[in-house]
Amino acid sequence: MAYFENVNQIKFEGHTSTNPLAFKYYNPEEKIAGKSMEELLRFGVAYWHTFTMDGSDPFGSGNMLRSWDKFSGMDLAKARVEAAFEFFEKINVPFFCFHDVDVAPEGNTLKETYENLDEIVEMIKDYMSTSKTKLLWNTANMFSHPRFVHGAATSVNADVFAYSAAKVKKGLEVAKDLGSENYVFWGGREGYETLLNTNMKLELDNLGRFFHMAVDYAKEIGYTGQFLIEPKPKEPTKHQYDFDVATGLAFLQKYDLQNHFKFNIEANHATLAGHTFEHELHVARINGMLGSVDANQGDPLLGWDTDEFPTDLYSSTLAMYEILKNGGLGSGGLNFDAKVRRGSFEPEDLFYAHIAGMDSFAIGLKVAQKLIDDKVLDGFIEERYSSYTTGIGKDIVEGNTNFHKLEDYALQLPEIKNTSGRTERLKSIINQYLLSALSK
Ligand code: XLS
Ligand code: NI
Ligand code: NI
Repeated sequence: MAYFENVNQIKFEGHTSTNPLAFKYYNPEEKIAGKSMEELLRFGVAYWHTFTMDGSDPFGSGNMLRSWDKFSGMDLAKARVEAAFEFFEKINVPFFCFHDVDVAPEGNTLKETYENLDEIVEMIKDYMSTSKTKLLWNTANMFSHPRFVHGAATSVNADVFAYSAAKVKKGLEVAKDLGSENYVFWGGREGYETLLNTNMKLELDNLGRFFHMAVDYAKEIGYTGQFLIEPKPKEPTKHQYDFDVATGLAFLQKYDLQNHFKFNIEANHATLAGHTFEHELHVARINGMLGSVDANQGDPLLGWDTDEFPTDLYSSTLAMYEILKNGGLGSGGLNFDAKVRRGSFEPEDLFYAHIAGMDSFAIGLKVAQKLIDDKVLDGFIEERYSSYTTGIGKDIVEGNTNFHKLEDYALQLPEIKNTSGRTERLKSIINQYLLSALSK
């Protein structure tokens, strides 16, 4: 059965196309610095936003028109798998991502939940055997069910810790079975509401213990995918422990986990933390910790995770700049952790939204590569720090000085001269690059 019968395979038609169901900039085969756009961008569809969620929000019930919603229970789960693989093929993505509860309903017991999941995972595996779409990552949802009210691995309740361990154990088995390239940990309820009732030290120590057990179990079963932590500062919990990349990195270093994890960076989580998307990518990159990306965008007027499809070209350009500087994303990719707006409730909107996101990152990729080729920022930054390549600066960088020598040097300095950082000039150059890429 076809779930998207009004849509054919989406193809690249170029920037003059007026066909709403065509890529204008994303040409999977086009080579950028020797690699295809498909290989460089590694797009993924988020199962939850596209096939499971129904548009409901705290003020209104589900309103998305989905042909699979005539089913329920396991039949619904199976219909979603069929719809998902039809969608993956038509939108032509190499990857998808899911939480355990997105693909299969929870049973009355953990055992029943496992049985449901096993049945659907078998079905997914079957579809994957003839599809080009692979699993970028899977994860365990440890935030929706009421049992996670006080957290999962950081719960006050040891039974919940054990239950969470069982879920991740199963998730790692699924990851191995489906050849998942990564396994994600997003701790939506790993945090606290008030210190009045919280033992933060114990919670963090437990989280460290939990991650070590996950590392051990992956090793035991021979699962070699990359572990990823997805930082987010708040929502649903007030203070989330994996606040941002820097906080997550300090945690990993303290618990000696830094060699087993990288970060999955979500644009909207970066802005919730008071950072730009490129800041988070940059901090991860310079620490060798950039693993994967949840590509979306927030709304500067709203203070929560709106998970919009990314259409801001300035942001996609600066993000792709970091990703290219990182030498790509390795086993990671660009997962659209994004949902169509409640008003965009027709099935075609799912295609329009993904096309918008894929085209935006394709443009970002092209412009970023050009900025790198022309050494626009590199050249400027190199010059800006040139005082560290000779004389006293060289001594500082090479560790050949101390406070005595620096004081002697400072005492005989004539007037100190600084030069402009040229922020506005650089921004106008980026605009020029953006506009010239678009007119080609
Ligand atoms: C929520 C997160 C979530 C993770 C996976 O804000 O983005 O969707 O990506 O659990
Ligand atoms: Ni996410
Ligand atoms: Ni999010």
